[in-house]
Amino acid sequence: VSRFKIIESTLREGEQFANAYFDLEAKIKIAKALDEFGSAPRCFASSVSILTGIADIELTSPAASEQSRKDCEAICNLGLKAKILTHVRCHLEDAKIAVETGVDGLDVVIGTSSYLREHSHGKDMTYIKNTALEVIEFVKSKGKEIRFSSEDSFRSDLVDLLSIYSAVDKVGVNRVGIADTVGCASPRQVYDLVRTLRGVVSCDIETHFHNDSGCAIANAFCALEAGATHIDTSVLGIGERNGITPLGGLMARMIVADRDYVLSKYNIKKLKEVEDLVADLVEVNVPFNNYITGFCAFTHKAGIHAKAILNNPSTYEIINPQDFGMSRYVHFASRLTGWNAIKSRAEQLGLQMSDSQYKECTAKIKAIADVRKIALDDTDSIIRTYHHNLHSEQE
Ligand code: HCA
Ligand code: CU
Repeated sequence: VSRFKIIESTLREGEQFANAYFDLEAKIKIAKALDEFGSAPRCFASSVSILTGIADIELTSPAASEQSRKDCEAICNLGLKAKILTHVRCHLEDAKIAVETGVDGLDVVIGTSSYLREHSHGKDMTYIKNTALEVIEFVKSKGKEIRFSSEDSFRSDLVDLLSIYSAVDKVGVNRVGIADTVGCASPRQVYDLVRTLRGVVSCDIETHFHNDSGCAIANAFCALEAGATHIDTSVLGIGERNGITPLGGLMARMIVADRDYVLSKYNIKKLKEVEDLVADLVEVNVPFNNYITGFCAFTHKAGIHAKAILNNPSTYEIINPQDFGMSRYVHFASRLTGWNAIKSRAEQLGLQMSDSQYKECTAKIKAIADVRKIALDDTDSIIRTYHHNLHSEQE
């Protein structure tokens, strides 16, 4: 599970997000940010070289438009550590344009489900297989890496799929891809298909999951459990409709599974920066409940939680916020608070009291919070006033 690689598709799938318009300057910013994210900090890297975690950055097809082609060339010329791939239809004409841009490899795709064969491109499986073989041979002859993927894999015929994957594997494709284009697959279906495919091909297996029914991260994890090697992601999950497996969400899942590997491969302290950059460019807010970077991702509120967290953060935190350069927050301005949280806040404010005084002060806060919503400032001033009155009583 842990030896996974990422194909970062913010600059391809992400461009299919409703709000995305990336000019070259924006694309360069994103590509550079992803390249940094994909390079483990020196202290974790081996002594010989800096490891690169994000294997590939995937770009929109240069056949999509003239500017897309120019942008693709410009990004290839940046000299990034990450490999640059472009995503094209499984057509010889597109492949010819793509190999001239300077990319390291091509991700080719064609629809294999009956929905897409009948209502989209209208080709049968024999045609698809022959075209795939022709494109693969051509791309390899140009010395480029190639991945072959079937679109809408989970609504395709299993026999068709395995037959085409095994044919492309035999001619030396670098990776095959499975795509849940419509977001219909469940983790168990993913596990079964990837496991079956693992027994049929010897090349790497890439997977791509849309999030229409909320399974994009779980499906990615199941794919890895079943032997997939690569996961497609985009920053904040942006993509067609409601998007795909988010980079940050996958990091959350994987750091729980294998922290050392994640820290050795990715510069995860950059996650927030990459997300803020993309959120800004596509004019959305980072969701409140976002993995790791959502504003309340490490906020603890109930008194029982706060007490335990203050004793030992592992009690209610599976991810250490500091790994991502984030910080934990103990929420104390509510009726659910407890005296340990108030004590900790009072200490932050430099106010010392006895335990029974903290308890009494907490009772006052809870009583007020029972009749109205209280803000942090309110709570602070209740604590200060309580503390002040203790002293004036003494005088
Ligand atoms: C799309 C194409 C794709 C391709 C995935 C892949 C999908 O429909 O826009 O190349 O593996 O979801 O099928 O993004
Ligand atoms: Cu997609």
